[in-house]
Amino acid sequence: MIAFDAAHKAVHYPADRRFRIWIKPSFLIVGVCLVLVPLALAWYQRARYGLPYIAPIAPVDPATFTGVHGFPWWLRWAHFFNFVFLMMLIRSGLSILMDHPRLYFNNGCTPGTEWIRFTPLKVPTDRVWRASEDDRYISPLIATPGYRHSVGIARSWHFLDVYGFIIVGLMFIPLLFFSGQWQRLVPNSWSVLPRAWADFVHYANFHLPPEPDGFYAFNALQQIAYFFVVYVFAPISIVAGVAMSPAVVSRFTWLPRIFGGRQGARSIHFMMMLVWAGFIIVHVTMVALTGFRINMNHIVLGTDDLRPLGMILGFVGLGAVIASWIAAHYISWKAPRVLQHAQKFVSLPLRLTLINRFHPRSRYTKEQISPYFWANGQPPDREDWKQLQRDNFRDYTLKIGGLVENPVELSLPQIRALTEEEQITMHHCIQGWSGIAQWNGVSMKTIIGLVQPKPSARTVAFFSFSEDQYGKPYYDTQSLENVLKPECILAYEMNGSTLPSEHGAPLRLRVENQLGYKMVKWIERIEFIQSEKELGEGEGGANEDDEYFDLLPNI
Ligand SMILES: Nc1nc2c(c(=O)[nH]1)N[C@H]1C(S)=C(S)[C@@H](COP(=O)(O)O)O[C@H]1N2
Ligand SMILES: [Mo]
Repeated sequence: MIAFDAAHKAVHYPADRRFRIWIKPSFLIVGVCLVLVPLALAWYQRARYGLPYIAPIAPVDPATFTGVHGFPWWLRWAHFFNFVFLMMLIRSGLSILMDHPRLYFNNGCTPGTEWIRFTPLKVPTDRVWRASEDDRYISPLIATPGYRHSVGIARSWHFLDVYGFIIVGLMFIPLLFFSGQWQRLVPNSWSVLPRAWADFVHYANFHLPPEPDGFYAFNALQQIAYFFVVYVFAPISIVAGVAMSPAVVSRFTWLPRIFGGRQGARSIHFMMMLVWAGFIIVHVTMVALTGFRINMNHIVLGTDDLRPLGMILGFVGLGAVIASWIAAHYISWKAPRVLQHAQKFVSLPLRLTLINRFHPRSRYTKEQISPYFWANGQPPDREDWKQLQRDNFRDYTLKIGGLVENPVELSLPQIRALTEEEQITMHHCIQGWSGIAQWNGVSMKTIIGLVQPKPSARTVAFFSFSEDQYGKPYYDTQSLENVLKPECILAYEMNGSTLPSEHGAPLRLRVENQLGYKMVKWIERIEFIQSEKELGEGEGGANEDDEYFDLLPNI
């Protein structure tokens, strides 16, 4: 249960809950044109030539109709579950979005280069503006769980739902194929385009064209819309989501380029959400306008008649879905640990068997280094660190101990004397921002060769001089397996200069197949242990303990 004491209130329900949407004028103009130009053409066509002729549709005789028709039970259930999952994906996605309420098409997320932002705040230029100060409040009426900085919990819902969405898709596509139902969604001739346009001209002029009975055939525009939903929007949404995964992107740097970069993928993931939301609104409106009762019987009961039962059950279903949002809200705030563990139960094995296997091999050039790199987390407030900083970390030593044969204490010159690694990688923060930088340091593999972990050491814990936002010491853990992968280093240089204070001086972790919060900054000591369960709340790190973040955020 999340107690709303002063510290939590300051994070989740701050005094400043203003919300504002700003869109870059060029994007606004393009967006408005995308809507207005087709409408204007349709209005012009009607004014000039009248409504296009659409032949009346002869009623179907069910006894003699031989084509694929109707709505089999699996299709009706898939339709219902897709609605459940999609709505929750949208709601949790909005919560995730508000953790970094800016969207870009450049990898470095330079403030001022957003094409849209959902915050009234401009990033100040006279001081370090931490990414964690930038997140915004969103009402739980429209997002799950809503409030501010609930990204960990929101991600639990987002992933649980996307697994549901994908499972439905994996069953739906073969069933469509084997039942022949795919023929109802895939146009079989290009003549569908002029016919769809004719339908559109009617709708745009607030006129209903002659409608086929959806039990036997869809009108052309409807068929194209359904085709896009199943075969275009769903795959794009999923692939754009995957193109935000650090484990995937650090291995296949080309993937996000399909979307114009890592932030392009994030922007397109968001635009797809708009498309889904737009589709749902238009679809429901058309269902209501073109014979609500019969349409509801089609999709709820699979019958083609005028009984009220489909409509009644439809409303019951809708009520159940809304009740599930309310339940999700209470689960989020009253039992976040249960939710976190439920998501981990499914996600951790999946990640371990799939994307955590990839070995990072980032391929970026110096020219691709981001001109701006967001900073996150509160710098240490501890006097000993401040003293070290004043002395340029002359007296700093890194203590490495725990379950090792050879505990060491290394000064910075000693660390620099070890084999140096250099890598240009992309950082992915859980909040959504990213940045490309060059990092120099010593690999954890080298460190491990030096300290010789005992066989019982399975986990590596990194302790920081700093605190998290609830005043607890910041720490995080890694599996031994993951720190042995390429590009896992203790960095002492960023972009060719000594690591700046806000980015973790004198030493910070880089582990490129995971999200940013795993990369402890201002490292004080490292300990080899058996399991992350020995530390803190046992979840694997300060954020895992207090923010319900993932133990293994490969995505
Ligand atoms: N000690 C400490 N390390 C930390 C954090 C923090 O709050 N404290 N924030 C993490 C998060 S959420 C991110 S995204 C990265 C940000 O690194 P950067 O400031 O160099 O961009 O640091 C990580 N390491
Ligand atoms: Mo982060």
